[in-house]
Amino acid sequence: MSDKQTGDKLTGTVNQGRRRFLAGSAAVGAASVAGAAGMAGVGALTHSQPAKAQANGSAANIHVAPGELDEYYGFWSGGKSGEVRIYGVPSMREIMRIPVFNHCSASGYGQTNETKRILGDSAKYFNGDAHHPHISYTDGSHDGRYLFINDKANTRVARVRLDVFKTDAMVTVPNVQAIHGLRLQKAPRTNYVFANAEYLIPQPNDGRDINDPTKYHTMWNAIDADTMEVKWQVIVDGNLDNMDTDYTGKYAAATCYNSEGAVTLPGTMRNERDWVTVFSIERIEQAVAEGNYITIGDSDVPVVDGRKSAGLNVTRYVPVPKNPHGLNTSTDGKYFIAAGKLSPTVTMIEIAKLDDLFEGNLSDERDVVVGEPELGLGPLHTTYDGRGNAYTTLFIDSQVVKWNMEDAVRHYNGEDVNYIRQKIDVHYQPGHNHATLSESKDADGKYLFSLNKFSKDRYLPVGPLHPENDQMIDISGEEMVLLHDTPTFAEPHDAVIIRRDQIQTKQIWERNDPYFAATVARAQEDGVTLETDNVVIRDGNQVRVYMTSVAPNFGLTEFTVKQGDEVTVTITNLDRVEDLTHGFCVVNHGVSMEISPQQTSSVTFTADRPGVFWYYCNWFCHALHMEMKGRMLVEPA
Ligand code: K7E
Ligand code: CUA
Ligand code: CA
Repeated sequence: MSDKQTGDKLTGTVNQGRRRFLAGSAAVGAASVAGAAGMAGVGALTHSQPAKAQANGSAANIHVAPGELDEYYGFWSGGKSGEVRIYGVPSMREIMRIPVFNHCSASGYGQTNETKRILGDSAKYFNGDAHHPHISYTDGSHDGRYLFINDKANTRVARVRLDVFKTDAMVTVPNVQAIHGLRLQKAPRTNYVFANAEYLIPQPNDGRDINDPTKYHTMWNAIDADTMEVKWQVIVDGNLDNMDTDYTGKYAAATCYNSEGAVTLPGTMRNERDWVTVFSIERIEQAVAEGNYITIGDSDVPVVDGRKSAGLNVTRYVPVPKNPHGLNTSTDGKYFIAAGKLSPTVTMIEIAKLDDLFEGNLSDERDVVVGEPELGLGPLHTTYDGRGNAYTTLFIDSQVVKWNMEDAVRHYNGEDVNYIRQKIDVHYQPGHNHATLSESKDADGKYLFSLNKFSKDRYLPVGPLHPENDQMIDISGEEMVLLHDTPTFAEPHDAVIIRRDQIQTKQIWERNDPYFAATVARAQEDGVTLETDNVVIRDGNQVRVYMTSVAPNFGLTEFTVKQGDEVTVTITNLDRVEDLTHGFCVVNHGVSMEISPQQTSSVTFTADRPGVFWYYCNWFCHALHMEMKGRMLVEPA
């Protein structure tokens, strides 16, 4: 029924009329419950797929009853909203949001001294563009320690601690612009975070070569996952879009849509073929160890030349059809699979052949290609069920196609086999997709999410700006079945879903947590014991206010400063009760922060006007929460 022909013209626009017509005619063909509306090809979308889900009982399985817990944690990137969102899967209840590249009114992320230290020089930016969240590994399985994510907008990589669900480290990658594809070393453990810089810029980018695009280059970057320092960079031919790593820790591969090295859209479409760039991690490490690198500008990060012309044999460029996009490693560890985007194909690279490629035992780079199945229009990203099937999003066809990898290889070898298993309509136009545990060797093939870029008519209208639409599909059986729609706001690109037992969280903070260790050290310099003292310390025009909080009281119900003072308020929440978070908000000063049980938080601001300014607790904590407040008395200068 949904295995329709894919002969439409290549078009990037959403054709809502076409989708409605297809939905209508499908209903007519099937059971004709839509009646005249279906025959006329107009009217509301039919609900044939959810109806089927109910019929076979799948829809009942995704109802997680009140008070019950989900089976999986889902981590969604927040796109240009800059955050990470946590969903319970399969209920798709949003459990938490983690501010990463954005600032947060509720928690004070981006404003407190603890989070400003994490953001460093980039604390001045209020935006980010978070695309690719990935969870750390030990031996190809998720170990639940960290989540890493890129910021395309401001060229950053961030790390989120999964014991407290807080961003704890960030680095701005030097010498490059726009970190896009990001992946982690999967084995033996995540020692490196690898990051693609997408855009070409002059090297060094100091204004001298702005009019000479032949001098523009970009780099592949390795960040130490434990220290979050950039370890080395590799200059490449062309650009870098998405990437993935293998399951041995030896290789990574990235798509390049701009082998032309162009700086205009028509220019990036000129070549019939672009390539997948393959990186040999050990050969790059060896080049660095042997001093075979340069440094650029005032950065001291080793830069290895991975261009073909340099002849260092640290990279290989495998030709693939023009302008590829997603690159996803199959969970059996066998293939790098690159999605064609402008070609209806995906290209399967056999990872076991890469040693031979680098050792010069193959006559042609294309010899590592073992399959190139034709799937439909606009293939963007692929995910896996751990049973030999792959699922690729088709942006232009607005479908997810299920196909069998070994059959695709046999077809490439000339056998007459059909590798396509099923195509299912999604609503509308998917980018990434992701199946449960599908970035690890533990892929369990239960739920697949199609992250669709447009929701059109799926929800109550909210004006010109629409939400996106993430659809949950049951892939546990032979046939894919659509289970559930979830609206999401601008713009989750990608997701990663792991079992709930793979994450161990803390219920309350430990007093020696590194998250606020620098604030504790500062207090010790002032001779202050945070757990007991409520004091005000004047140091020139800097005033440091230390207080405790125990529901429903702040340790100080008033403090006095002078107009023009730089005031730092440090609060330690002495409550040990799970879920008993306090807040600190100063009226008319733009100051607000979270202080969770046993946490210390601090914020610095200027008392710029004389008068009385109330501060209050803005996280509901007690029956007398409204009464938890105090006065800042500002004496005129
Ligand atoms: Cu939008 Cu992964 Cu940045 Cu594809 S990426 S759709
Ligand atoms: Cu403390 Cu509300
Ligand atoms: Ca191209």
